Amino acid sequence: VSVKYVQQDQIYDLVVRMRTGNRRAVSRLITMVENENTLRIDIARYIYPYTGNSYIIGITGPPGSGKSTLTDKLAKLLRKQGKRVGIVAVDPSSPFSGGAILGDRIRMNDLALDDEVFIRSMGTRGHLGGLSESVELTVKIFDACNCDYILVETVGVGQSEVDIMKMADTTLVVLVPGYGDDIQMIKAGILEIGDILVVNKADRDGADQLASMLNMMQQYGESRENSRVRPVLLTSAYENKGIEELLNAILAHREQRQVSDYYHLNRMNHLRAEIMVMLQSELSKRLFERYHFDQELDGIISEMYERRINPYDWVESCVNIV
Ligand SMILES: Nc1nc2c(ncn2[C@@H]2O[C@H](COP(=O)(O)OP(=O)(O)O)[C@@H](O)[C@H]2O)c(=O)[nH]1
Ligand SMILES: [Mg+2]
Repeated sequence: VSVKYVQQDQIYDLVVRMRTGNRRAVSRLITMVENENTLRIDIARYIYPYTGNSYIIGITGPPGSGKSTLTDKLAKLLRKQGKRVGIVAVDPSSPFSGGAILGDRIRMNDLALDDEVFIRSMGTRGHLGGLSESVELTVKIFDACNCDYILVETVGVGQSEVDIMKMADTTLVVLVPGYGDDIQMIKAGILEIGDILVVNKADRDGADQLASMLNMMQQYGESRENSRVRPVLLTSAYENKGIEELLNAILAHREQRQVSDYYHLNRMNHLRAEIMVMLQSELSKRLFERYHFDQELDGIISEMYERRINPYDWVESCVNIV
């Protein structure tokens, strides 16, 4: 019996235990997803039939804007309504060096004791198959654990965060008054990925002004061809204020999307993008395995550079054999 089959049996067992709510199995599967690139596909294959039922809420914005605090309060409100909740917190600091991760853990501590809440923090380093894939699969694992809602928190700074937010059904962009960060975010187009704009730390000066500015920008802004007007909500996560209103706005957005079929279209588009990535990576992996390009590539590139091999013909000939 090959190692591969032993591993597949083991994964199958873990998935069965995960489905009965075994938290250790959940946690082991996520660790495998993060660390063992070769097992990802097997894990994904087993859990796929049980996924697609959770509603995914993305929460992004600059560091320190209160995303973790807001996530914690939203999760608690959902728990009050009897919902099962998954939380994936992506933090740029390493899991071993970071005060931020510890901070998240401390703040979410009481949630972590709740059997109906699944929490995973992830650093941005050391994801063999890419951060966004690790998050994607962790979300699928929580989904297969029958979570009603999955909250995904990321710091909205780079492309991988933008990619992560594409898997969300409703995305919140969290801004705070008086940072100057808001202007940066607006310039970086981060607002575009939001379905709901949250002005957090409304207990501080300048929150109303920021909210009015966001509303005005949307009415008179340059991107009017994108005529979707995003609701702007004020919260003070710290004081647990405005959270119910925020959840209502999320539910209204959900309702609106489901009525218009946009929800399904969005998910199908996401699936399309996912399988394209899978196809590309699988095909190139097979080509590399078959022809040992890694060893030969240096020589081939020299010959191309000296114009003895034409790169266009070369690519064509490789692909033709597939
Ligand atoms: N004044 C005030 N502080 C807040 C509020 N929400 C969060 N904070 C504080 O802001 C800091 C950063 O919060 P955190 O949730 O870790 O932000 P994140 O980096 O976006 O996840 C913490 O010290 C929080 O206690 C709020 O509504 N008002
Ligand atoms: Mg945080």
